[in-house]
Amino acid sequence: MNKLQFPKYFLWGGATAANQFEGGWNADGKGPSTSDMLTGGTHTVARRISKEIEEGVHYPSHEAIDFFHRYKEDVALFAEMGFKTFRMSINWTRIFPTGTELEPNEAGLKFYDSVFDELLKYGIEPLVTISHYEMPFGLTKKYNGWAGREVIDCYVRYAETVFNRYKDKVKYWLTFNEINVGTMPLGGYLGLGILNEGTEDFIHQVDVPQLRFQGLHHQFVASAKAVKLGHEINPNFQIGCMIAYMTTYPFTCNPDDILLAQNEMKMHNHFCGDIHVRGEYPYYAKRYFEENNIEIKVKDGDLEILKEGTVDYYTFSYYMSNCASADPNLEATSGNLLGGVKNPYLKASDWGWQIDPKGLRYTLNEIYGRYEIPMMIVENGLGAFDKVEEDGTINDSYRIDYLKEHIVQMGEAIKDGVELWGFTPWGCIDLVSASTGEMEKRYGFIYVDKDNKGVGTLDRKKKASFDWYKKVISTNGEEL
Ligand code: BGP
Repeated sequence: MNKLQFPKYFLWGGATAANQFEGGWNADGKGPSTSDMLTGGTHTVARRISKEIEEGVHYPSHEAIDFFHRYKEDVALFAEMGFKTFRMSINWTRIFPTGTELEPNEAGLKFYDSVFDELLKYGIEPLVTISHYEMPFGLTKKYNGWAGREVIDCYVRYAETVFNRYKDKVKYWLTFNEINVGTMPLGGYLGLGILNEGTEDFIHQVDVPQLRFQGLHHQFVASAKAVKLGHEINPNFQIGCMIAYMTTYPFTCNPDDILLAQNEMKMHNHFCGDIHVRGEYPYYAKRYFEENNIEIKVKDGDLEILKEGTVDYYTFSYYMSNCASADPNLEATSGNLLGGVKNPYLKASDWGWQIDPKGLRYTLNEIYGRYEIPMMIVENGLGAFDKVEEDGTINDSYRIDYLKEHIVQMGEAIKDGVELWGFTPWGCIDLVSASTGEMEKRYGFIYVDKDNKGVGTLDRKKKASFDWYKKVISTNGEEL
């Protein structure tokens, strides 16, 4: 194998989300977000969506890992690893506490000024998700989240505010995290803030596909408006989309399996990217909508705005792959957002997500072949239990292996001709799991002392992967 060669400008870094690591959930005028209403859960016990904050209940986002108070220490650690970029999100409710205010909360804006300044001090380029799995709970109460068209204006006001405020500090933006979660029932609340009558928990939501797809339409319009506006505010902005890419293979060469896998790829992986990148609904949407009794209300001007607000680059999360089969009796496996049929050639993580580094090369080629625009992998990594040894060390060799194998395949994809701008592994510092609310599902290079019940000192410790990743960055991926 020839040496891997990453471009000189390659953005190595790490990724986080405000609701999963900031804490300070009601500090300085911040309002409650949809994620602040989610209780802790586990792999087998679903997170509950509480309509009010209940006394004595553990809400993992409320303190999370307290980046809110410890950002200087954390950014210094990222800098020590040599990060070129840091993916983070802005908590919408720090800026607009209920979502409907006309004026932003200055204290919230100041907090991100300080964080960006701290990053820039070390030459770390912020990569900012405008909405990552949270929105004001006020908008859920008032409009049933994105089901209400009014939310477009609330979002655009928020985006305009942060674009203007940080236009000289932030160049790379993403409009929504994993927007395609809205194509699945789980995304009703998680991605769209929709809370239908009768929903109690996160996994078994009362699902109304009509509302979900209408909500998604509102997000597409909001994203396109934000892209257009962002470019007016600063023509140097790079504004991208973010898709949860859940690569699906046909289980066999039986044409039924092939078609099933293709359909899954279309509706779950490509649908949103097609709209973001090409600026129009894809040809296959029509049949899907007809067969699922979905009728999207499109207002005059919506389709034009979709065309005018296409993204500059494409980003995605990649953790695993799955198979699709027409045979209902095959063994199932779980995965990020979507499960599937177990692949006999792959091993899985402790949470049942199948580990497939070569699938990343395949995926990069699939996406690039479709759009031919620059890409970034903004989430990838292994959620695992870590053990702190008596001497205080944490030897997460399994995480190093996982990342190493994925980086090798990224390098191969670059050789294939794919234009890849950067790589930000998920949860570079341990944080709260989005799906389960656990702390003990860890992804980080930096360990945070806190358990699933929320107990711990919050002390930070370097894992073995910390020094390993530092070397990867300093050699620009030549030494793995
Ligand atoms: C993605 C989300 C992240 C993150 C990650 C890992 O879907 O964008 O927010 O949490 O998956 O998933 P989990 O936290 O469920 O392990």
